[in-house]
Amino acid sequence: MPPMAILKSIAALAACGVASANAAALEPRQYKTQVTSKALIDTLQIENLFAKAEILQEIAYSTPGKNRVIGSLGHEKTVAYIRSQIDTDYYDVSLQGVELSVGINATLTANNKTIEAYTTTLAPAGTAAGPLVAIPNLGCEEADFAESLEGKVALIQRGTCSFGIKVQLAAAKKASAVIAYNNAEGTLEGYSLQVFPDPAKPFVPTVGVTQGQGEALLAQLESGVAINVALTSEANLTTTYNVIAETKQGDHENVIHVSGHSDSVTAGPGINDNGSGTVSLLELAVQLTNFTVVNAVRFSWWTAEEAGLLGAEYYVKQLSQAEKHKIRLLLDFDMMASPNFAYQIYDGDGSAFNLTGPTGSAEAEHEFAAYFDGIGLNHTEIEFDGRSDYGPFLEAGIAAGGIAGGAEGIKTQEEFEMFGGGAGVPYDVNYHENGDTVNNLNLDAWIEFSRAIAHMTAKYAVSWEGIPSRNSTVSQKRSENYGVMKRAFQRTKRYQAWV
Ligand SMILES: *[C@@H]1O[C@H](CO)[C@@H](O)[C@H](O)[C@H]1NC(C)=O
Ligand SMILES: *[C@@H]1O[C@H](CO)[C@@H](O)[C@H](O)[C@H]1NC(C)=O
Ligand SMILES: *[C@@H]1O[C@H](CO)[C@@H](O)[C@H](O)[C@H]1NC(C)=O
Ligand SMILES: *[C@@H]1O[C@H](CO)[C@@H](O)[C@H](O)[C@H]1NC(C)=O
Ligand SMILES: *[C@@H]1O[C@H](CO)[C@@H](O)[C@H](O)[C@H]1NC(C)=O
Ligand SMILES: *[C@@H]1O[C@H](CO)[C@@H](O)[C@H](O)[C@H]1NC(C)=O
Ligand SMILES: *[C@@H]1O[C@H](CO)[C@@H](O)[C@H](O)[C@H]1NC(C)=O
Ligand SMILES: CC(=O)N[C@H]1CO[C@H](CO)[C@@H](O)[C@@H]1O
Ligand SMILES: [Zn+2]
Repeated sequence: MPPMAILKSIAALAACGVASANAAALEPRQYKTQVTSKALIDTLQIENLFAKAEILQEIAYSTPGKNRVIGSLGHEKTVAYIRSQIDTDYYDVSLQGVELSVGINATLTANNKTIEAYTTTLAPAGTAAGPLVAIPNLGCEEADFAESLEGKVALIQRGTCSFGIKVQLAAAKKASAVIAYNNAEGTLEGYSLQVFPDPAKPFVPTVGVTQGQGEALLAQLESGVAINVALTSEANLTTTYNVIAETKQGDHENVIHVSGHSDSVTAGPGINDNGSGTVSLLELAVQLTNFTVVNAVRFSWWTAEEAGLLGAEYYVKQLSQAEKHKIRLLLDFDMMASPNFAYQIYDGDGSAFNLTGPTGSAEAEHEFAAYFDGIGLNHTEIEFDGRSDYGPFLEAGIAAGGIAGGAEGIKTQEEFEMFGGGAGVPYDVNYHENGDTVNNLNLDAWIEFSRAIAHMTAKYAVSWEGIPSRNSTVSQKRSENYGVMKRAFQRTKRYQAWV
């Protein structure tokens, strides 16, 4: 927790409200000096970061859902806010629309008995009625779908692969709908199919129920009771936006791309996850306007990270090979203010977790490490598993790196000795909960993380020294390796816990 004094000055700042934070700050300046790591770091003030986090929280709390999930007013306002902050002569700003189906309301009955059900993000709207069929195993393989499901509804458990794959396989067998049931406690509110919609492999309406409800239905089916279900899933096709801003100055053939995501989960305002990353980037983008750069700097705020990295995936998919080549390094930031943080650097060289990123990723990791060493802070490594928006970039063979404070993982005794906080408890107890608010940020960690981002941004905005030059042969090979590693990773317990 931050000292009380900081909190008070922050409260005073916040009282000035949204408008004062933006406005005149972005007038083009006549006299600019070339950016340096130190100069950019020196522009960062925790009060300014915190004020922006409060704005995101106010945005969330001013809307009916009290969150910033895609398709909500809270997310729409977040995107507008980001845009307003960077709308200046210094950047070319674009909004990239991504069209997704977002659920509104679901209903379900089984043999005329109502069961509480939730919509699934990305699944289409629709109604269906018919006999329920339990899919064996986890429905990740074609072999799990032996017979035609025409006119039937498939009951499938969560786990091992993305739900989108299960629904595509069920739809291929002509199932009219799918009921997803949890493999852990809790409802499936806000759950997503996590696979980018593909017209060649359409989805069908999908509603989610709890593990208990799913297992009860399964037990009845197994004891020979026929179950007729009727379900409705209301959803809206919504266009949600990636915000992309690139400096007008600088070498556009050798871009440093710095990114975070703009959406939250359904449960709360999402201020550490990942509002903190959103804000660190926004503050940097605003402060950078006082400097000149040699290499173009591109900032992105991805949409729909929480629904399966969809904004970033869409972005990477539509890039030509030539455009991919222009991105020398992608740095991605999420959860920069975890209350029980560790300074975790993505293991780009594979030294800790044996998942190596494309050429350049190792060097990015080493630069982060050198930065933390230089200021006498301990650091550790985190698996380069593609679990956030950098994933689609890795698959495209683009060098990537980043740092994180930690999510639901448990801090070890060793990490406790390195970073303080509490051993044996999660890095962020509020991860994906309604307690993820401005009151639960670790401000000391947040400013350090933000400074590290400023260091990397400034360094590569001036020179690519230390990052190997592009080599499409090598990138291609690395990207194939990454595919192999990713498939191996997908068979691990850790992956299965979050699909
Ligand atoms: C969802 O649909 C049910 C049944 O039509 C209705 O009673 C309920 O009010 C709806 N909820 C919302 C949030 O629209
Ligand atoms: C469900 O209700 C409908 C209409 O009320 C009825 O015709 C049908 O027999 C009922 N089905 C079962 C399984 O109870
Ligand atoms: C669904 O979309 C329609 C048309 O765009 C809009 O008027 C309506 O408010 C949306 N509903 C919800 C719940 O977002
Ligand atoms: C840029 O520099 C000027 C002059 O030092 C300062 O007033 C301003 O706050 C700085 N920041 C931005 C974002 O313009
Ligand atoms: C590292 O990964 C590679 C490729 O997946 C595998 O062949 C190798 O055995 C792994 N090494 C260790 C030490 O796990
Ligand atoms: C770094 O970690 C060591 C334990 O490994 C600890 O003794 C030291 O105090 C830590 N340094 C800082 C700056 O937290
Ligand atoms: C790319 O790397 C491969 C393998 O290391 C090497 O043979 C090739 O000459 C390199 N190409 C360029 C353009 O540097
Ligand atoms: C680095 C990190 O922890 N990022 C998290 C941001 O939020 C998404 C969705 O909640 C998580 O999957 C990421 O792990
Ligand atoms: Zn490493």
